[in-house]
Amino acid sequence: MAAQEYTSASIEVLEGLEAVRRRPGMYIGGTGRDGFHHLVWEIVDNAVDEAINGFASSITVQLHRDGRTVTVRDNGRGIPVDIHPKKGIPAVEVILTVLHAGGKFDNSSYITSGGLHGVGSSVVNALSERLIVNIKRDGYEWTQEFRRGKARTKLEKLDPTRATGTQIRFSPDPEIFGDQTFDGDEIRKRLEISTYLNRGLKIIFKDDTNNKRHELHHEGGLADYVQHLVKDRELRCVVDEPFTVVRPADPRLEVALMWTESPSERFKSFVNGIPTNDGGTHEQGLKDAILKAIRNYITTHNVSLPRGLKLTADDIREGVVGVCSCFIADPQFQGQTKDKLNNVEVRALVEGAIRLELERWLQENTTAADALLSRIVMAAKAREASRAASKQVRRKSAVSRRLNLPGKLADCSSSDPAATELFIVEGDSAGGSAKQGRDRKTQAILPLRGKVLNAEQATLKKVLGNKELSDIVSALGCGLGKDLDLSRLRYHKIILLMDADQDGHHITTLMLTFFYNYMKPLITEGYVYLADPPLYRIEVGKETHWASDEKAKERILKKLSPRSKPEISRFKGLGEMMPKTLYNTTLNPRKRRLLKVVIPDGKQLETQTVIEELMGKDASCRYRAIMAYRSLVEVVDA
Ligand code: TSJ
Repeated sequence: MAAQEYTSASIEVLEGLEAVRRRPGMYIGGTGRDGFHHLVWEIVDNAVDEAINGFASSITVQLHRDGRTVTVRDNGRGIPVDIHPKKGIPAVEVILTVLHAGGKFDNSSYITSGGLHGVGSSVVNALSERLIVNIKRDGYEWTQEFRRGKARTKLEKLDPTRATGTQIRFSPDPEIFGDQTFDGDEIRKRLEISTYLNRGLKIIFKDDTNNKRHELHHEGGLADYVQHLVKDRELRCVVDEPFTVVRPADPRLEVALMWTESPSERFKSFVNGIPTNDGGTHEQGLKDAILKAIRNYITTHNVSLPRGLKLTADDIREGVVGVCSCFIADPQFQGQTKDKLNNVEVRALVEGAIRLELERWLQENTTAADALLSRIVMAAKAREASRAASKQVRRKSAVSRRLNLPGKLADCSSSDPAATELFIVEGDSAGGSAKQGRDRKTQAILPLRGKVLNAEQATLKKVLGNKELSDIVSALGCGLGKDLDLSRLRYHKIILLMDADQDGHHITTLMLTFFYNYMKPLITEGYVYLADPPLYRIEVGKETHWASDEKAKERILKKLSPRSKPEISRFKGLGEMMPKTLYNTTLNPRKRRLLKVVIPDGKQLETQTVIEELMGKDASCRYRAIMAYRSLVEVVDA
């Protein structure tokens, strides 16, 4: 009888594994970058659960040198190893081979931290070329090995030990994921978020791909997280201390808020420790709570507002950086990537809990409340002023499109937006070279002087007052903010051409931030590009090579014959380049390379290489672009 049961159980296992391997996307969302990293989150979540339930105090995650093998270890109770009464095999083997119901992507019940989690561990096993579990429990160490989800060995008893804990080491299957490798920074960030969401949790992350070791631990929880977000984006705060709510149960909920001088609001939300990138009912509840608490405070405290000024929801939330984490029993997810919380009851629950606390906080911290209210009134005034101002910009450009152009713009002769390009160039001398070297018919040049205003920190009014930015706005001709009208855009390629140094990267970042905050459709519709000017010239006899960074230079040098004597020169800035050189390497559409600025599905601003008529295949291009916009990627991730 027992043998028969064992057979039917193993058939069930094989069918389960087959299903997972045939349609991995059903279980992990896809087999691309996100699905690939999802494997790590599934395993880590099990260890985190053991820790937040009070059974483990430390978790170690190791990314091995090959970049595609990960080990996760905790010092918890150890997965049970006794024989499962129904299946006749050790419990750990059941956990790792039997497909459990539930999970993020089939939208049925998901057992939260507090109960048995582990629904994804068999999925990870099925999708791993190799997985090895080591358990310390019941006085011994135990181990078992799997290949593509199938047990390769029986659970084996090793030496006696008094310690307890679980360790899983796995390598994803290249048959399913190709030759992808894990991104150590991505893993570090996710683990760090876990330590913000679970106050007191300690995680050690060893990244053997770069020999770095990170100890992650945040005693302050979400208050630390919101302060980290603000600091990372270099925002000024209206009130120094964050407003926080920590509710231990019914539902377990934690919120932290700060008001900053940023012109936009930014929320991050989580359900059961899982990021909800698309927000949902918990985030909506928090937004409702902010509005109601502030409005209520204004009426009950007879706060006098400037005559006729109406505060909109946007004014009240302008500059808010907020984090919200809740734990609920049966989260329902919605949307393409299943990262929007859909449980309707949560909205009112969160709203109620936060509104009362926020009202009390405002009453008890009158200085903070005053500072907040003047921030909000400023936002309302700036909104009214900027609406008037951008109306004016639009009226002007409508009446006399050409007459209104900035003086330093060297416009092109064609007036067909689809065929023309605007180069925004750092510095007058580079601008001069570009003006001389360009194709006058289709290429317009706008040199920038001085520093561009930091658009992340500026209000719209200040932006309009900044000469460099308002020149760009009038050269583009399409207005900005709510009045942006793409049909009036004067050039369909807007190309940023900056020096390949710190200053250049910084200006590019500021420019992109400005576009992102005030003229977002330019980016989403794919009108914004980065030029890729050379940094080195390598001359060998009559041949000339160009390299846009160190790596490209090294690659070229390697290819040269060992007897040749290359002459290498480095450009200090674009201004040093002869107009003709600038044209041949950077401006000429037949020879140049452009990087297109895009916002991928994950809603992060990132750059993507668009190689137009390549001269040589250079993969470091993308790397360079991402390097330069690292800070921006942080600034705009949703
Ligand atoms: F699921 C898994 F294999 F992926 C995995 C599980 C991976 C890692 C890194 C850790 C774990 C894990 C599971 N750590 N700790 C546990 N705990 C249990 O599974 C456990 C231990 C004891 C008892 C008990 O009732 O005695 C119950 C459970 C669920």
